[in-house]
Amino acid sequence: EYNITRPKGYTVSYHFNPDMEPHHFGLTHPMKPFRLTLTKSLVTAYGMNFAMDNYNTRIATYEELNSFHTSDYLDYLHMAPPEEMPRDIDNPDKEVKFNLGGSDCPLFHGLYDYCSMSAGSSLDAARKICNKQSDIAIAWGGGLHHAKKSEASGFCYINDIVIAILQLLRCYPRVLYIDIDVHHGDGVEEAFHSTDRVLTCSFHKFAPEVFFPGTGGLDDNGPKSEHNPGAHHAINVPLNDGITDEQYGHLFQSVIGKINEKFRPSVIALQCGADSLAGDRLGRFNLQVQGHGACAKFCKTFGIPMIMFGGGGYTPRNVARAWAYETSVAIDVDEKINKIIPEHTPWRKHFVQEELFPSLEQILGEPRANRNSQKRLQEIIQHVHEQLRFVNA
Ligand code: V1S
Ligand code: CA
Ligand code: ZN
Repeated sequence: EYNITRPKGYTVSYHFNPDMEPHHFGLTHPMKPFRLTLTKSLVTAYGMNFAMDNYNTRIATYEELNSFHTSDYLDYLHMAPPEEMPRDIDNPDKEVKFNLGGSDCPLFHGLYDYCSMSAGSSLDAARKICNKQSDIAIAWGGGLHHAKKSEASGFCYINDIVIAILQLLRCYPRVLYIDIDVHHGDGVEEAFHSTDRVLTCSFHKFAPEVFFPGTGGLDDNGPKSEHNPGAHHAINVPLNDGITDEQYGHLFQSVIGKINEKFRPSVIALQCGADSLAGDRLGRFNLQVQGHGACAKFCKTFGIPMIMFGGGGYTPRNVARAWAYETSVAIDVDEKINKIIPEHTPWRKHFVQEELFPSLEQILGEPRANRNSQKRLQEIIQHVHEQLRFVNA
């Protein structure tokens, strides 16, 4: 009864590169590539792999990265391994080039390969969606939404999402990009600010000067000019600390529901950054695995193709829980999944003892004080609905 079988009538694909794991940003750096392996292990332990097409993905080529990033930047990134970097002996503290080599975006061994693997997974996912071999494609190794065409930013060097969306635009007229990472999806928003074929919508903690990256206010709706078709095609939902599943769910459905109605996307690119979960090392929200997963569940009801990307997420065991749960949403076994571990999985004891996946009911960390008033959330919905008067499919 608990066997995981393929969903009826559609195909889900899982794009994973096991060689991302051995890369390290540094001991104190919050980004831990092993969270991808942890997720994959949990997905496999549940038997979810039997319900999907599983691909060990290839690395993206220079030309593919070049579809968004400049050659200057890529060349520098390519020759950037720590000890080969030309250091300015007279100015050892001189500002780093392309924002590479600081504490947020350190240079580490195999950096270029790591970036090409992340982009390769996302691009493979986009290709499967384009050629209709997949209806939902999962690429947890991607979602690096801060990278700019010639600049690294916030742990992101290559913007795999932009590269994947550029691929989708070859086959679909309109792409809806949704970003539930706790940070503003600035790199993706900026990349598409002059087209009306991509509408971007980011939900994030917003506190300029205090919280990274500081952009994404309610009034940031893309450069407004008569001649810019992309005007009004950036939607931002700035939030305060401690938002709950219930508030987030209401906001998400009302904003994304309206966008779907007005923009009529042909495909969805959903960035599932897991740093919006409660108890995240960098995040500020109080979302539970179910509340986070409800976003993917809602998007799925539109019945259009979708890519699910990873992104942030700095408490690895919770990242694995959330992305495993979202995988179960994709293959339509999320109702079953909470029963499987307690009643059926031979590794149950191990999971429970290690507290890896005790139950979906678990509260993750100390809840934060909720600084989001109903009044403010209603104002946000009102503003977004007004913005969308300018958007027509
Ligand atoms: N918040 C936060 C944070 N923490 C760090 C950090 C901590 C320890 C380290 F060893 C290295 C870095 N950096 C930041 C943020 C960047 C957050 C990026 C989020 C990425 C994503 O989840 O959206 C997608 C993958 N950086 C800053 O706040 C900048 C500073 C302003 C303060 C921190 N110092 C270390 C750099 C400059
Ligand atoms: Ca976001
Ligand atoms: Zn983030």
